[in-house]
Amino acid sequence: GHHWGYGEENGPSAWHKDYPIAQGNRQSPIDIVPTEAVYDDSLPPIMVSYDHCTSLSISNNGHSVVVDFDDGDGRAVIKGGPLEVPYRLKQLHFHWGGQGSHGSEHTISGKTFASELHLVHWNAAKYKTFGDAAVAPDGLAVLGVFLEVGDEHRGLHNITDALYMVKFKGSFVDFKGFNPRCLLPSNLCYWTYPGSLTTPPLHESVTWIVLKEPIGVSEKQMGKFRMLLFSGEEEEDRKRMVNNFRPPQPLKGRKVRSSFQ
Ligand code: BO1
Ligand code: ZN
Repeated sequence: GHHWGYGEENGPSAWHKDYPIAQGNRQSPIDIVPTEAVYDDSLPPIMVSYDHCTSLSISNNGHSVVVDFDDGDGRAVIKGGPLEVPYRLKQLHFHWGGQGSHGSEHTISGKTFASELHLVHWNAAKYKTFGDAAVAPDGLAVLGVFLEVGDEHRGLHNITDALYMVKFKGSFVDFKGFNPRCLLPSNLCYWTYPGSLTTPPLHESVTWIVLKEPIGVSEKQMGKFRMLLFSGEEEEDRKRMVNNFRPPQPLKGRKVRSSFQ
């Protein structure tokens, strides 16, 4: 079939053919221009409550590497910031480039980063399932964290050391006892705006919370992400999983707010 992906034929510029919402009014990612963002002193700090977090598995879904979490009652949530209620952590995944400092989805005045971590949360106060939340305007909250090449990141080793086990699309292994709190920078200052999933189905259901402070990652660690494959074990031609990011989309009159001056 001609499924969506990041290639010449099926990449971001072709997604609108199967997913017309790609040209909608609140698409993500965006280029964040700090001087255009509005400081909102009524925005509370973002609260990350990941103490009772339970990671389950790590997998390669053919688009990214994903860590799934138990999203039952009383588990990991974020609250505060622009969010009216706590949102439960469902999964985390990354977007990255093939080399250098390309690979993030959001950009800051055109500046790109080597990778971007997405911690995907859903509004279980209002919706029964992740699937119901994923199509609702206030259904999801994604915390975005930039990865900047520099010193290696100790917390990220838990993930980069597991990547060889999920090299192929469709591979899936147990990944218990990982707490993603270790992937957050010390400063949780953020920009926030209303947006969408950055991959098909591109639902306009995401409150984006993008952290200002990046975390570090070594070139060696980035190299481990770039060893993953878009293709399955049985597939004839092997395609490296690189450049799995969507470029910035039109702002269309949206306001980006910042939690800091
Ligand atoms: S992202 O954070 O905007 N890049 C993003 C993009 C797509 C999804 C999640 C986050 N997709 C959804 C799938 C669901 C799946 C869910 C949780 O992720 O549409 O089928 O259950 O893994
Ligand atoms: Zn993502």
